[in-house]
Amino acid sequence: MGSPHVPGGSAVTTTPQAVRRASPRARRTVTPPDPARSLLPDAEPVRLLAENGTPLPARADYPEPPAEVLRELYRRMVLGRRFDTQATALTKQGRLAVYPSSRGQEACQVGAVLAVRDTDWVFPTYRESMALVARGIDPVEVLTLLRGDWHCGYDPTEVHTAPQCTPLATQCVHAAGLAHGEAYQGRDTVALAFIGDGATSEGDFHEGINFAAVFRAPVVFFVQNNKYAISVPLSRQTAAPSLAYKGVGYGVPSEQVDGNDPVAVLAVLTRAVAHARAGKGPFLVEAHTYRMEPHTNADDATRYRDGAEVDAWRDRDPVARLETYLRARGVLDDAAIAEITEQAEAYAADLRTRMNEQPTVDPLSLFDHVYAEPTPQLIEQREQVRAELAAAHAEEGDA
Ligand SMILES: Cc1ncc(C[n+]2csc(CCOP(=O)(O)OP(=O)(O)O)c2C)c(N)n1
Ligand SMILES: [Mg+2]
Repeated sequence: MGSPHVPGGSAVTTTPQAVRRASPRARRTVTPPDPARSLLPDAEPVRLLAENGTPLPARADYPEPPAEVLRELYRRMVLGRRFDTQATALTKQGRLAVYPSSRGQEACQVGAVLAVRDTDWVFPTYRESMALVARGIDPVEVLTLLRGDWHCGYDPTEVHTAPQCTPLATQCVHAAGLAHGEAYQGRDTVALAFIGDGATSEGDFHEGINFAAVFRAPVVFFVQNNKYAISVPLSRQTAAPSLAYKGVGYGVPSEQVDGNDPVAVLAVLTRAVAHARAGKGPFLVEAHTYRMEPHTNADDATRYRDGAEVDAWRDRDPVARLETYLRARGVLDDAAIAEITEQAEAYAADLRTRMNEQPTVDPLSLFDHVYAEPTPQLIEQREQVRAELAAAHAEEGDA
């Protein structure tokens, strides 16, 4: 949370307490909430590394993660970027139906999942393929949805990761429900819900964060503000000074972070997760970052943003920023970087080979897992498909 202050100085001069004093009816309410200002984020995003990779003054409220953790953060960011490039290439080869790249968002994707435990739950969107591979999920299983083979390639309960959500913001409600359920059963699980800037305009975001706040459910809502919702820029999404301000109305503390500063992202998320795990309720973090690629491979971003803007963000590359810093600190050298690059190439080669194998999918599996108990209609439809497939096979046999 840092120093609690209001951007623009005097913008908020009336406290909730003052409003209550003015109203005779409200005077009878006896439990004043915490002053609203304590919920507000810092006016400026938290930043621990300058854009050129030099360290900024240390902050007591956001201690820097240990060197070995930062080295692992770097390694996973390099692997994540290579995965992302490979997935984009697979769309061009017709091996992947669609891929929403998160190039440029590596600090957010990897920093966030490094801040949680394996037993915590992650609620990703379609944008988070990189986060999921950084969490250690098999990349082929991650890409199963985007290849159109199956609704989800991994077992969510095994990896504590919900299926990637395409209906915007629905994962916020799921995260709030799971976190509440876990706390109710006495476990200290935290739910990390990823969400985009555009999706914070959806009702489910507001319902999810409100529910989590009222029930003090341990959820970290992590907004990756990458400046666009497909072609809609942030300026058409909100009039608020920051998306992090959306927490205040729900009684949820929040913070802003430079989303291209990997050290700051990990530090801020670590604190947010600790807050939730300590039973203090949800926390909202907004990361300021940028989507370097089009929305997906099917989008033409040159129609709605200019090259100069993209170039400016290219100079804020999160991988290069961390590399510069870790080299200067002696945590990385040429040999270590060469080894990580080699690992990334091997990872991509293995992904290519396995994605080139034709998947075998039983069409009838489409009906599995729709409900815990299939409905009579579903059983009827399954039987219809089974009969049609059998007839088609018989015809093939006759031919
Ligand atoms: C409920 C709903 N409405 C609309 C869409 C169509 N849609 C898919 S992605 C997207 C933009 C979302 O932008 P943002 O939340 O900023 O996430 P980003 O894609 O930038 O990561 C929209 C409008 C959808 N998937 N679900
Ligand atoms: Mg966006």
